Amino acid sequence: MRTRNSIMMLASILSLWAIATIATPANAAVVLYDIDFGTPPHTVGSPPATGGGPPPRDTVTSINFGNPTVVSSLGTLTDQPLEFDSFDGGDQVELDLSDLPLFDFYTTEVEVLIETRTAGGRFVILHDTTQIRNIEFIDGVISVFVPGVTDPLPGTPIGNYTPGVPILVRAEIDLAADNWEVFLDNILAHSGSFGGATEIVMVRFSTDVVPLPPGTGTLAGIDNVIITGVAPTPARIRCSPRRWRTPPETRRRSWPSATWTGSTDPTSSSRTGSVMTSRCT
Ligand SMILES: [Ca+2]
Ligand SMILES: [Ca+2]
Repeated sequence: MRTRNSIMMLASILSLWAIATIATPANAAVVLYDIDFGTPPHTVGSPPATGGGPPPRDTVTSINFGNPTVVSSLGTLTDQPLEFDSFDGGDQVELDLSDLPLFDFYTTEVEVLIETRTAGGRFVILHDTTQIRNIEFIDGVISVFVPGVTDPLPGTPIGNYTPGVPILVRAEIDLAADNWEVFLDNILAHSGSFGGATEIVMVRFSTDVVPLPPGTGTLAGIDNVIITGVAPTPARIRCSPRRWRTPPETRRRSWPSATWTGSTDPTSSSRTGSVMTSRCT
C-alpha cells in the first residue's frame, strides 16, 4: 500500500509539474495599456484621464491638442468610448511607451468607429518610432504608411471602412524581424516592413492636424485600447538614449509600484523617472 501511495504521490507531483510547465508561456506578454474609458478613472463629458505609472495603465499619457471627450456612446460604440472630432479643430491623445520597459514585439489593438467624414477628413493611429508609422482612415479607405516603404502618405491601401460601422484594428509589430502585420476585424490585411525601426516611442490617436474648411472634418471614436509587449527574452531597458542593457534583476522583479516619480510630461527630459533609473544602475 505504501508503494502504491508513493507511486500516486509521484504521479501527482509529475502532473503538477506538467501543468506548471504547460502553463508557463514561452513568450511572456505584458499588458502595458488597457484603456476602456470607463468610470473611474474617466468621466463622461470630460477629457480622458491622464497619467503614468506602472503598467497596465488605464489612462492616456497626455492630450496633445483639441478636445477629445469621453462620451456615454457614439453611434454603435455604446460602452463609453472616447470621441474625436475635427469640426472645431483636430483632437489627439498620446500613449507613451518610451518610459516603460522596451520589447522586441508589440501588439496594439483598438476598436475604431468613423461616424462621419467630409472633405477628406481623416483619423489616424500613429506608431512613433521617432518617425511615424500610420494606419490611416481617409474617405472610406484604410491605409498603412511607413516612411521609405509605403510612400507617399497615406500609404498602401489595405481595406475599407464604412462610416457608422466599428472596426477592430490590431497591429502585431516584430521589431527584431522588421515586420508588422495589421489585422482588420481579425483578418490579416497587411504584412510588411516596419521601416527598420528598433523601438516604439509612443502611440497616438488623432483626427486631422491640418485645419479643414469650416464645417468639414471627421467625427470618430475609439474604445478598448490594449497595448502589450511580448518578451521572448528579458525586456530591454533603456539606460541612456543610445545604450541598452539587460539588468539581471529584470528576470525576477516585477514592476515597482510605490516608487514611481517619473514625469508624465511628454516633452520632459526626465520622463524616464526614478524607476527606470534605479533599474539601470
Ligand atoms: Ca468603453
Ligand atoms: Ca475637436
